[in-house]
Amino acid sequence: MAGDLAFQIHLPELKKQTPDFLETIYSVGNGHLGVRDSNPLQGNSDLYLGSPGLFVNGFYDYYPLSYGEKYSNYPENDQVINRLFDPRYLRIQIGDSDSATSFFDSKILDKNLDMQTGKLTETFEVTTPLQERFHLILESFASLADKRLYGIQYTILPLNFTGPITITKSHPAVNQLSRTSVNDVRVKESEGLLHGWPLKDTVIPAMVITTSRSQQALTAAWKLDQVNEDVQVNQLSAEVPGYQLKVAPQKNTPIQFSFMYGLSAISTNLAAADQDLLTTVAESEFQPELEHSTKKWQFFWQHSDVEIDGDPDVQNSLRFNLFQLNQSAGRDGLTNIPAKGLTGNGYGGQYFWDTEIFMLPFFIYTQPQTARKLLQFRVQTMDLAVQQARDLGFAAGATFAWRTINGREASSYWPAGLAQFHINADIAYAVDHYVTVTGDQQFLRDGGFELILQTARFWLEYGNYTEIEGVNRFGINTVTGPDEYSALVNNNYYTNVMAQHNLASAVEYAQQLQNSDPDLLTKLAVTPAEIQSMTDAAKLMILPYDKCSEVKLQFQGFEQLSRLPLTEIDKGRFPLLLHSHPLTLYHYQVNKQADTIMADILYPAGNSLAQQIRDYEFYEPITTHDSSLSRTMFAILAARIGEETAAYDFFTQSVQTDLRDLQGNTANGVHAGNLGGSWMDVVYGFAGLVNNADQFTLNPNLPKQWQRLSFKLQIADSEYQFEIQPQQVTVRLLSGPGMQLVIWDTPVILSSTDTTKTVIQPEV
Ligand code: IFM
Repeated sequence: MAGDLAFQIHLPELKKQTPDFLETIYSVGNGHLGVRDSNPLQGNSDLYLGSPGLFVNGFYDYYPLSYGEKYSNYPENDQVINRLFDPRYLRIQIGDSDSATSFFDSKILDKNLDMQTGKLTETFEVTTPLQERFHLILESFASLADKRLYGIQYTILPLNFTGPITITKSHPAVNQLSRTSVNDVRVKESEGLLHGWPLKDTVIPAMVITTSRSQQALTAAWKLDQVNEDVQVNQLSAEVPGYQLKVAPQKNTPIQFSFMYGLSAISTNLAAADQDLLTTVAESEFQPELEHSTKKWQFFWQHSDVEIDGDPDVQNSLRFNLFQLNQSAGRDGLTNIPAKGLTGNGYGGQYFWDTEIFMLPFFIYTQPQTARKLLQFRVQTMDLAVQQARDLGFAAGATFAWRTINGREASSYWPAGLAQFHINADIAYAVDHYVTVTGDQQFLRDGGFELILQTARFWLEYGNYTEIEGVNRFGINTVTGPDEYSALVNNNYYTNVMAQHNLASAVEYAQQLQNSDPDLLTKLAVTPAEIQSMTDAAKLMILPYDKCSEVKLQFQGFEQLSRLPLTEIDKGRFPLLLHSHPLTLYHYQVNKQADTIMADILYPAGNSLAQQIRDYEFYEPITTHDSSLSRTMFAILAARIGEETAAYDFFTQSVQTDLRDLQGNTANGVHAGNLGGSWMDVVYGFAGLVNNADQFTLNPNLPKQWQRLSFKLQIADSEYQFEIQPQQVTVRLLSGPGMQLVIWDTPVILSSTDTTKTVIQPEV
């Protein structure tokens, strides 16, 4: 095992873990492709209890939906990411033993994922049915330098035999067959309908893979890179692309060979191969590519690492989360981050609000160029969002798909899907947040303002005025908020706060653009009357509040529901969604996940501490945290209100959700939203970062377990390093001109001539 221990994922007791859990945890990816960590010899066997496969971000197929009663404008199709062939797969024949037709017993001796290089190293001890024994060592990585490339190196060490071995490296099936759980609505059982046609007359084995229903294509190729001299190498037939290697190793003498794989960008040309990919793969080599990729990982950690002194487990888990986030983020402006990253096909490989609210903060503050690309994905699906609003009967504005890969709505259960209109305000929030933090005004002109404007227009269409206690108020009815144990409610607090800010930021940016780019306003047909309507709606927005208990109400009427006695429910009945009819849950005051409190977290201004405490104390006992997006939000609020023990408990559960399989379904892929949420816990929660009206403030409150917390943030053109110790913060300006920050109410001004300041926490 190489490298700094705190950067290694080296799980103990591998034998006790299920294969599909290990496949997720040790998957490698780069935002374009992700490879699950399958057993390389058993992956194609019926006896293997894993779900191997390769995912290419955005490479999906339609899957026709069937409804008992299909109403107008229901989506015709679901979208599901394709599970492609497993590039780790290898066939080995030793004498009469053949891994393709008989079961080679493969014991995992060791697995280590080095997060500084992105390299996964594994050792298996393999025994054939005829008792030949050998060690199989794999080293693999997905290149961060050229996202089309994946490299894998095999070493075989015969332990008790000498003699000929035949190794075959081919992928006769283009889609990987795998087991899927049948009783979990969160898992897609459907698979894409794929075809593969082998390419003839190419220097290296290659094929084009096409999807039947979505009509996408990509080119896949692989090349034998480096091999011992005494190995005899043949290419297989034109019909079955691949290699066959024959070698007669001595006992205890290793043989080594590596392959470079390439998966092209997605194309709509089903008839042509990507020639550039073929050339790139043919020229690529394992070791130099690994070195290029390692440099990119170094860059990532240089800007995004978080150091924690005092809890090594948490330190390691947080790094794992950031590593997996970076492995999952699409960076081509055409793709996004699936809810399970590129580590599994849970939720069909679709994108949700998880990106904008839970994952983008990390990228905005530490890798802003990736944040911009992720937002561009929404820009390029804008036309479909406009169309969706028209299909629903609204004359103006845009409403984005609740879950999607290609921009079209893919939710068949619309009460907990399409009706989550808050996604529109979440996207607008993310654009505003990105522009405020990075200062990238150009993004407003590159589609960002249009996102804010069209979503604001949707609220004007979907909401309506009503008189309450003699005052005309703007309300938004028949929506589903973030909490999925209630649906189709009136005036969901979170939705309304987010919509209010969506409207207000449309007004604010329109006023700015009036001076800087009036043509854009003309192009988008923005009128003074429309701006006035948005101003009014934002000002008059209904925000339900229970005057008796003085808490913010999740929605109008929430106070009238009875409570579900959560402590009396058998633990085996959680998550409730897998055991109860949705209506049973909608009937009660019970929350699947954080809802109202998220408004306090994202827009804390104007909320007294007492109000936040009351909200926390009301919602915490009725929340099951059946969604992995929940604890991470409760951790932030608990930290901000001084509930130190609860904050740390929520945070440790959030940060270790996948490594400890706390939701019980990491086998289907990591919980990508929660990965980003755990970064928010540290930076928004324990460091107390708040961005309010262009003012960045920190109110740190370190967990008592920690002696030191250090991280970097990029704000505008400057990068800062924060070193937080109990009662003390040192901030360093690493690059850029610097600006004023506020730490514990103390204004701190840094500049190129005054780069370091230390602030001591004032006595309370
Ligand atoms: O977006 C989430 C939703 O909030 C809860 N159910 C799962 C989705 C995907 O993570």
